[in-house]
Amino acid sequence: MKIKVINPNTTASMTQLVAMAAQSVAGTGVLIQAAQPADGPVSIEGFYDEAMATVGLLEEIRKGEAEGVDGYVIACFGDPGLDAAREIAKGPVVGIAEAAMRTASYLATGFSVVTTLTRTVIIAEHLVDKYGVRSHCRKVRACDIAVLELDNPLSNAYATILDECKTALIQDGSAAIVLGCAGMTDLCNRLSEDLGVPVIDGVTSAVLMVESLVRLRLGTSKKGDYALPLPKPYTGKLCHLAPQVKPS
Ligand code: 5HY
Repeated sequence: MKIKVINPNTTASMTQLVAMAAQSVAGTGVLIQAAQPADGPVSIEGFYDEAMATVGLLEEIRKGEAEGVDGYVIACFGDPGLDAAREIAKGPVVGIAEAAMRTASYLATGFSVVTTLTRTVIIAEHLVDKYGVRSHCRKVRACDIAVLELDNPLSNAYATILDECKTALIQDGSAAIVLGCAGMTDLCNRLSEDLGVPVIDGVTSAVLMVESLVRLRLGTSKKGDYALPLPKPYTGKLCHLAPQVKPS
């Protein structure tokens, strides 16, 4: 089984971090292929970054389809391009936000999300409603650390995130924490030990969700909303991304 884990931003160190997390939980016989677009934002911290990252993400999905990839993880907490990716993928495509939120809902009646910047809170809020977990999500919080500052030792990121998690457990009535950034994946186990509650990382949750779906021989439905895109020409720099007529 081959699972492609795509970091939609273009920071290689974050792709490596995500790849290590994915490999740490992947089951026997599962090959993790980590990738990032060649072009696009170095980090995704808002609607514009997300939109600009989506083309590169979909190019990585297209490459995966040509290589026979069995399933995909979108390793960015906004789950950018998720529905478009599901149109072109035969296998399952799971975003880390959806995976983490649904996982948390099995473990506690209420969870809080702790993400990076305040300006991305709205993106997570939209996903809470899209995924139907509003009754479980007590609050989406930000610790106001930029995505690329997470691995800067001088940013005091761990202590800041830990404090925000502690506040969430007290003020929100939450009993679990969802980490709202792929870049937090390596902090999950330490935070869970320090907090004494389940802390859910979307990268590892999504990898195991894809693995489970593939083992169940389940892929994305090609009937209805996630049917292949209609064949048509695309012009200019995107002409190579035009939906083709696929052999049945
Ligand atoms: C992520 N941005 O997981 C999101 C998280 C965020 O570049 N990778 C990014 O902070 O919005």
